[in-house]
Amino acid sequence: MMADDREQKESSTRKRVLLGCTGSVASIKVPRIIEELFLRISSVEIEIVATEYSQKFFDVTSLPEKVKVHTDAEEWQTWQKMEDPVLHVELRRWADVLVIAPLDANTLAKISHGICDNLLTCTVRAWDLKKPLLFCPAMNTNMWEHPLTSRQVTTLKEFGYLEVPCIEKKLACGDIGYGAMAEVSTIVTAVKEAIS
Ligand code: PCO
Repeated sequence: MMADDREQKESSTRKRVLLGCTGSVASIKVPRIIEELFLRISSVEIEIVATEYSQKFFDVTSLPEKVKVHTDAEEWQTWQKMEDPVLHVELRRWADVLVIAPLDANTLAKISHGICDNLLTCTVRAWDLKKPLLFCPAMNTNMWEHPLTSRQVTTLKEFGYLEVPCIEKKLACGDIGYGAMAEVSTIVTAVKEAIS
């Protein structure tokens, strides 16, 4: 096989999932999302972009060693001078799909308006729209039902991003209603479909 063919084959079979997680309590499910991605997608590679507050909900050191975790601090450690790699651009080049699970109300508001003030929102802003971007909203029911939310979700869908809709259940705070992140299995099925 010629080198060019090999390269083409590699890029058509490889599955590199970039998982963005944000400051919703649903980030407690990040380890389970990773576990199920490894179980259900053969030879998948996974890297994470974890916002500062997402790290309140899971222990980044408990994840499998092969999962690289990127945080805001790293963006500024890797760039010191011209010609140094720009991390959010490197991540966009590396990934075949970006899945933001959970997408909290704050990050939803930011990315629907183009704000890029941390590693995850910069990665979204620099995203290649030819590659799939999935988002899995998770927030309190009153936040979900606020008219801003549907406007912002519609904006993301207009960009071509794929929504994995939230579900109705008893939330972490005791409220019952919509706003819970989709089930892990639903999210993994959506990722699988997006990269197949
Ligand atoms: C805050 N927000 C939430 C976020 C959405 N909740 C969920 C579920 C989890 C447990 O099954 C936390 C994953 O409830 O996605 O609760 C205030 S209520």
